[in-house]
Amino acid sequence: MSETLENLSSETRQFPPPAELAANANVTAEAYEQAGADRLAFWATQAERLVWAKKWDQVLDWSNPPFAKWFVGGELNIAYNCVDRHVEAGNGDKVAIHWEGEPGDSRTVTYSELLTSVSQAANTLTDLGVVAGDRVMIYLPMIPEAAVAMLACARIGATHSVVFGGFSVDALATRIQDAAAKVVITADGGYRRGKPSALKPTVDEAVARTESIEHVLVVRRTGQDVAWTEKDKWWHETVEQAGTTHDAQPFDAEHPLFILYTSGTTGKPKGILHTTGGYLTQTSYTHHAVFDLKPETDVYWCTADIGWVTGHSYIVYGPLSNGATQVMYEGTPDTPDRGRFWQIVDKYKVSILYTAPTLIRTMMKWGDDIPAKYDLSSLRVLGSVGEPINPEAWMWYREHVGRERTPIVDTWWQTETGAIMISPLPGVTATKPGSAMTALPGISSDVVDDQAQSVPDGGGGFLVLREPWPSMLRTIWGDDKRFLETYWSRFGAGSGSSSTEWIYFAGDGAKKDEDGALWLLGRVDDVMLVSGHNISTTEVESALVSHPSVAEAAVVGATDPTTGQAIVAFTIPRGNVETEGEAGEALIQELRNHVSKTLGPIAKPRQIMLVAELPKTRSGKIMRRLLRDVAEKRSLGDVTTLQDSTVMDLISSGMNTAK
Ligand code: 6R9
Repeated sequence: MSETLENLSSETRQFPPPAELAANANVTAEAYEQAGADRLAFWATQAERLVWAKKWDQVLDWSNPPFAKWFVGGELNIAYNCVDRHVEAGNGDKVAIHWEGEPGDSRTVTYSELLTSVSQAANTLTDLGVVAGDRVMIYLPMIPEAAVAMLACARIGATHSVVFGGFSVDALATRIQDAAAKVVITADGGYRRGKPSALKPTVDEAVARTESIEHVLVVRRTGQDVAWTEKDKWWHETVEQAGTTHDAQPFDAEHPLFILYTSGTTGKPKGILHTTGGYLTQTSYTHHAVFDLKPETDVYWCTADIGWVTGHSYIVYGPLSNGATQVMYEGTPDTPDRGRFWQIVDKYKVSILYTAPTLIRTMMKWGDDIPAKYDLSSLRVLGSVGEPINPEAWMWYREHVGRERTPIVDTWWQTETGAIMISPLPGVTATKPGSAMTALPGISSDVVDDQAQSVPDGGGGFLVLREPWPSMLRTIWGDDKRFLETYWSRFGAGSGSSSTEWIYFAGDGAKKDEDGALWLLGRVDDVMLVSGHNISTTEVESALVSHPSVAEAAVVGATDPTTGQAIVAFTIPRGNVETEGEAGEALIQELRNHVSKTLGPIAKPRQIMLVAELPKTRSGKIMRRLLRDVAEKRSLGDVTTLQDSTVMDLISSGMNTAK
């Protein structure tokens, strides 16, 4: 890209932390000073929050960059840290998981029960011949067994690789093959949108297509009929009959913990590898710091799926290492009705809610009256992750969910970073709607121009990380070269420049405002070039969402004979808005003018389409790549990671009839 990203919008609203929260916060402004004075000593202090079987000799070995080793020589067992130690401390009867099934069934799992289940699953995996270093695929719905399976792998040193339940045979088979996995843990099915949805047939086909799988463990969830092969074993006939004690052995701090595949826009999925000591240190610390978790009194709920990194770090490892009581929900937010999330918050008195902008915007679309019907007074901290949260969605979250009392933490991070990197601290930071604010203590983020020079406040460019961090990816599984090329060769030492500094390229655009607060602008690949100006999709989308008739918007650049690229917007109107005939035409004109007024004429969309849905991944990210295909009237690229494939038919047919 020849020039750095331009930024157009400005935001003046600001919300200081609530006084009571600030007075009792887990982490205060002092943490920034400590980390600033000695970053490695700071992370060593955070590692002390865990129980180590053997202490490390060196905090960081960065002698072979970008291949980091954290807590060198240290040994620990992750499952011991997430489960056993809470039971040993006398908290065995404490609830670890309040599980809520989609059809309305529920289960309560205490830390003692979790210890029993994890021990049984560890014994079963060992009986099946799984040893430390082997890979195990997990393809499950959102049921407690998903967390049990992950922890059992960690307990015996097997590397897990979770694949979203519902991903296609192709997606599952490619991942099994790449990881050369030995075992798959799955279920007959799970509940989605009010009906059982099968999982086992996909596994059967993927296993038949690949060579490495020796055993398939099957949890019975829905009771639907399943075909059976000689590799299959029921979970209830093995795990639930196995010995209930298991002695957890410590593993090296750099022992591989999991591989999680990210789809990327092109090419084969990247197996992001995370290891043990640094990963648990940072997920545990950030969960404690960013959500201000008080394990005695809080009820925490992260609505992510376990197949997304957010589920790994902030359903399993972060919260359980901190001894949290949490809610886990199997299904969709509109089953049996659109109040389901708020009914769950009310039922379990959830105090910390962590969700995604896509869900917040969906709730905006459904209408303010729905959350208004529920008692949400238990909430005290709200979190957001996955995409930039538009300022108006942030305000809606604050007003209609937080009832103007609760701080919002907008957390920026990636599968690759393993844990939260940029976020407000709820007891410290005065937040601005739409900004992730600043790097956490111990994290060195920056925004640079294409020469790797730090941009001044008020400038925009590329988000980078200048220093290694404990939960960083260690490589791409089996492909060090791709690891180097993707993340380390854009700037700094790895780019062939004379610099000796290794700089991690995140792939996101960002700006620093006049106060130095960070604004994430979306993936650099999505930036539009209109008449020589780089315009971020995020800013145009946020301008659209700031109109009272709009709930959600996705913007792409389509080839244009006069301007190079032109802005095409796909917009979901709010629930009560009239969109038929002339009213729809008038709304489109009004929206084009609204963007022009908010951001300037250069950002005025050439075309706006009113749509009912947008194409999204299973983690709720808008797939702009597919919308670009539609806008340019090309055939669609890879749709295998799409959450709902019928959405594209609707949008494409609308585009063909549009004037
Ligand atoms: C945790 C997760 C990573 C990409 C990341 C960025 C986007 C995530 C964000 C955000 C703006 C936030 N992203 N959180 N953008 N503000 N708070 O989402 O991991 O699925 O690997 O995606 O998501 O573009 O680079 P992952």
